[in-house]
Amino acid sequence: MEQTKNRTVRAACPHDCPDTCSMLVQLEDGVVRSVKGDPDHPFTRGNLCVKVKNYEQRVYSPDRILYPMKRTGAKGSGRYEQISWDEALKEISTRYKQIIETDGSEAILPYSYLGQQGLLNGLSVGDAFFNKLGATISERTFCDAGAISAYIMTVGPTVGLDPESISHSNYIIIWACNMLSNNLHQWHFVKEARKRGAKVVVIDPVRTQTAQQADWYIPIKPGTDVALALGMMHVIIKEDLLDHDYIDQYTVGFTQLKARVEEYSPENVAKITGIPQSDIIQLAREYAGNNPAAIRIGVGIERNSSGGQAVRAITSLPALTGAWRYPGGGTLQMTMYSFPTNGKIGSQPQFIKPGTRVINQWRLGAALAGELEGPPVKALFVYNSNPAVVIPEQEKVLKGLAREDLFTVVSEQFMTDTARYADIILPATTQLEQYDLMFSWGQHYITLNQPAIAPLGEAVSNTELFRRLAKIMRFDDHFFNMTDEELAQALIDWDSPVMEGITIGSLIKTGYARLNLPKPEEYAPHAKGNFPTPSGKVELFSSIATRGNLILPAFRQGYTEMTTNEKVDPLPRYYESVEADLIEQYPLNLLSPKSHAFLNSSYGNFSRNLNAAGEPFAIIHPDDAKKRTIGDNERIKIYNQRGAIEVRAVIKDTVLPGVIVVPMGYWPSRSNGATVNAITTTQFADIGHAPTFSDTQVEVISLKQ
Ligand SMILES: Nc1nc2c(c(=O)[nH]1)N[C@H]1C(S)=C(S)[C@@H](COP(=O)(O)OP(=O)(O)OC[C@H]3O[C@@H](n4cnc5c(=O)[nH]c(N)nc54)[C@H](O)[C@@H]3O)O[C@H]1N2
Ligand SMILES: Nc1nc2c(c(=O)[nH]1)N[C@H]1C(S)=C(S)[C@@H](COP(=O)(O)OP(=O)(O)OC[C@H]3O[C@@H](n4cnc5c(=O)[nH]c(N)nc54)[C@H](O)[C@@H]3O)O[C@H]1N2
Ligand SMILES: [Mo]
Repeated sequence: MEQTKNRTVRAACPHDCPDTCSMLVQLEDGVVRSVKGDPDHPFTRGNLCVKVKNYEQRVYSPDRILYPMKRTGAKGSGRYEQISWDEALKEISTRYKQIIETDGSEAILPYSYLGQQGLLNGLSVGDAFFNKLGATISERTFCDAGAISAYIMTVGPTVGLDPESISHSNYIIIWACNMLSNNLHQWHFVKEARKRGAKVVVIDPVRTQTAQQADWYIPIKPGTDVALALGMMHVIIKEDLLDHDYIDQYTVGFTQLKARVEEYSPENVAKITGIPQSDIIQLAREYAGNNPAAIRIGVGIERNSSGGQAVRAITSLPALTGAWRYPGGGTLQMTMYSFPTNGKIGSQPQFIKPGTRVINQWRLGAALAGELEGPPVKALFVYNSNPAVVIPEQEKVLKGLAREDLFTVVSEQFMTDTARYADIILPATTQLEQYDLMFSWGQHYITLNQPAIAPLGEAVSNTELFRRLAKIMRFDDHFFNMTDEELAQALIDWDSPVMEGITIGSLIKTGYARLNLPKPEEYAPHAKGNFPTPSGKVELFSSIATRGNLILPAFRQGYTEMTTNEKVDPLPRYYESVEADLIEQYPLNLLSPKSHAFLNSSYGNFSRNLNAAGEPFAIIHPDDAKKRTIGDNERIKIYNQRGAIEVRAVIKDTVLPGVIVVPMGYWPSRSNGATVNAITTTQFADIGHAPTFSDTQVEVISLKQ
């Protein structure tokens, strides 16, 4: 390919991360020599994280899967032989036709998430195909579905606070977010604000590297954030630190909220959260008295029994103090609502037969074990995900994947712990070999990812994968014949005012463009209300909750939203942990946050990342270690009613007493057969089918003889 000789290609990081870095790919003689951040990008500013700065090593890794493969050994053995694409596709269509005939199309279960998060190859890339096939609908609530639902109930699907305007904030609360690891490029703006005198507060049960940089670190008992936010409101109302005019004009339900908040005095809240009363009062006063005040809410907030209500309460705070009036004021939860995407085009929901079975992705273990209603799952198709690592009930998931009668197809770049159970593995391209258009959930730039090199071996992009599958199944709808360029035109509403001046042609030249929004320093989208809720105001008392069925942006196949008959309190409130009953038996509260060196489970097979991450470990407080006569670096067993894992103890007071931290991402095949999701909870949180990982209770023993 002549055009790939010596040149720089503009690309974008494909990973599921709020930052979506703009990348410059340097080619020499058609080979990628380096991948660097684009220094001119106003948000990501040239800096790539430890995982991606040598992305070419992922691309050219000798461990890449480059050809279709068929299993030759036992399931899980990882033994395969190369076959042709024709053979692979033929086998899939034959098996699918047989299964549909004997068990019906719902016996086929697709499984995916955001291994790649582009508009083309990301979340909904396979939906149209599986909808047409009549497969079981996969409900994808891995990440932020609870928080987003709660946010929408309160302020609507709005842009919220512009992440770049945070450099103009006076007071910044980073709440359940390990920014220096997981949202690194936001930190520039925090630093700029701090230079101008802003105070930075971090609220987290763990003294993370982000917390260590804070002006004020507030350790909090996991799962109690809603109580803290309500306690802050209690003080703000009692001391009349309110913006009455803003409340009158732009909110509904203040009287009801005020009554609810009565129950959350600093005294009560101190008992629930473990935070001293004086700190609760000080935080409330400082927050209300230092506009523009910003709150960055991390995904870590949602993973407990009150996670949704916590987001409701925190998102209500800036309406009480009028923080929304100013650039740099308000809450930042997700920026994806600024992108005018056409999700339904990717999913083709009209293909769905009414009444088709829905299975939530957290329930894969139960689905494979035949515990759920409907036909048995006879075929599983995994792409963009690694369920053997990332979901609870790990033992059950692995056992299900090992079922001889389950026909499993996995589209992957690497032999993951999921792929090694597949009957057929299909090779997937990396970002440098494919075309995509990237939105972001942490900034306001749309980025075009142009392929730098041709696909290696016989790898194909996800869009091409589903075009091939559609062809072999003889689906001839127009959608399945669309090229990548046509998809890029269709998946965004280019006529939207925020896309003014931006075209594919302009993006080919510039790589990225800020959406046509006001400048960050002038942008206060809710200075005059203008909330996209049913009432047009901040719903302190949620009208959506009173309807009895809740809208969830659950990213199901074919839906960008769904309704459930979950009962949700229209006012924020605290619920006890889902494992409160188990505290006596399993007294330690387990958290399983992200690892600095991995991206969820991606890079968990790279020695560079494994060396950086260290052997699987648990951080345990010195008091808890002493009680169990555990020494530093000793091997320990962490267990509960669901299972056990073995890790190394790291004794440090960076966690609260009673809290134990085991970062996620390690693969069971490299860790004695089980990692942290062998012991995490399986229950849903209060809103949006979010997980309750942070409610997990465990006990620990030393393995020293
Ligand atoms: N390096 C790296 N970066 C990533 C990822 C990765 O795997 N590695 N994953 C990406 C993805 S998919 C996501 S969703 C984002 C997530 O990014 P974050 O939102 O930062 O998510 P976590 O690291 O899971 O949790 C953040 C913090 O929440 C704390 N926490 C846990 N429970 C509670 C609680 O009940 N209350 C409070 N206040 N804090 C709590 C944890 O201790 C942790 O420090 O990161 C993205 N970026
Ligand atoms: N205990 C615990 N569990 C968690 C979390 C936690 O905090 N604690 N976090 C949860 C969250 S927030 C998330 S988002 C999920 C993430 O869970 P997943 O979305 O499953 O993320 P990964 O583990 O990174 O797996 C993505 C896989 O997709 C593959 N891939 C990448 N690009 C492509 C492509 O273009 N095509 C194909 N076919 N494959 C590709 C990668 O090689 C990788 O194996 O995990 C959840 N699980
Ligand atoms: Mo996530």
